[in-house]
Amino acid sequence: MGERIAATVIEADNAKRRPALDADYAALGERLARRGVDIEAIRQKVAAYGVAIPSWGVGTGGTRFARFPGPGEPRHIFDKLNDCAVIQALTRATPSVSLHIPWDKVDDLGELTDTASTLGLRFDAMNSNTFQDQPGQSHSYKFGSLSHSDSATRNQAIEHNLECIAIGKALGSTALTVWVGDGSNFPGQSHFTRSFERYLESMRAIYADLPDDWRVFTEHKIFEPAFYSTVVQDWGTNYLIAQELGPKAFCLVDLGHHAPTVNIEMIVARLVQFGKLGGFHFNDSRYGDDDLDTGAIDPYRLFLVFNELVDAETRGAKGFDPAHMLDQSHNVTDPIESLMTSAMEVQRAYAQALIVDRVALAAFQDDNDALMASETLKQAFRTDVEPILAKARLDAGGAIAPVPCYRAAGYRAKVAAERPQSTSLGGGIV
Ligand SMILES: [Mn+2]
Repeated sequence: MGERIAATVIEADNAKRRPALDADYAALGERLARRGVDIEAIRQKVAAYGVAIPSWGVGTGGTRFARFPGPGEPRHIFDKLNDCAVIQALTRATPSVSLHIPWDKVDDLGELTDTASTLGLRFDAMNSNTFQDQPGQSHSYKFGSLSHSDSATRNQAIEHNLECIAIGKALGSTALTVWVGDGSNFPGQSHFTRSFERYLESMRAIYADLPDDWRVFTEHKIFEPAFYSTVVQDWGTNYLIAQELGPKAFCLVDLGHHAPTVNIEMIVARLVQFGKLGGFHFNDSRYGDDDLDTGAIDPYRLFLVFNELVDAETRGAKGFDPAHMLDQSHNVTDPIESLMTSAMEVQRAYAQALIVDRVALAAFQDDNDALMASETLKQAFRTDVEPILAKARLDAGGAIAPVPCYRAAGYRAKVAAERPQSTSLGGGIV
């Protein structure tokens, strides 16, 4: 695994940082013990946690205006898997990869599974793509896909999703994520009810093809590429879809797909309560679907989302098993560095949520002690849990400090010499 980063580089960097880490870990252990928290129990949970890497995330993203390709960008899924293996080798927090079809389509699926298994990676949820036209495609998605007014276009989009399921079955995936760009740019352009009914009918056909041990995740998004209305615009519509389809259908929450002031952690709580939280696309945003690095803008919100997840985990909420994936676009950074940092931010939010004093919190809530309830959350959020994350990485063979270690290993320069610059890589905002 991660043979592109020499073990000697990781060992040398870790040896340099080890004494400080040991001291910091011991000090944090003492602090947490005073609060009745066992640091080892937290470390074990953090070590067992994994977030999936989106295959498209390792390429440089772009905006509506331009894309500035970086050196050594992956040319195809095999290069992407190598980059994902580097992220996993250093962070030990990203054991799986989520594929996007047809961007990651290959002739030989056996070669794909062999490569992944050699690199120590698994395949997470499959992602279909009916938001752009592919070369040679019979029907255009310009005016929609699963909700299109033309049945031949809808059928083509359904068939594509069935193909994604078939590919996923061969790769050992057990979930399909469906996000459509369907919507309208003008009031009156499409009939809200009829287009949603067509969407549901198409999703029922996809659902019918889902293997027994699979789940389907539908992803809502308030706007873009449609700027007046989208067919699956918010969590309410998403919940209706999951209810209409059946027990294998769940809602996926992409943190960037809401209006700026929406209380996302509360949406998470509602979906957990009614057994329909399917999973996450983690990213961060300030204005809309900015696809910025997870935790880059508002780490407290990320923590509050994880506070709900740990609450659900702690009380054994029925059917609670959300899938976790990053979904972001890297425009100004090395994507590998961004994905490593983001995976660690997700882990950090998880660790901080794990040390919340839930007994005290419940008592403050029952007593209507607003200030102390808030302080109970803040106490956990203000705790620097980095030694726990670093120790979990070190114990698993990863790097105490993944980014400096990655830079020291010179991976980007090595692949830049091998990979000619690509201009047609699928990527961007999904
Ligand atoms: Mn997404």
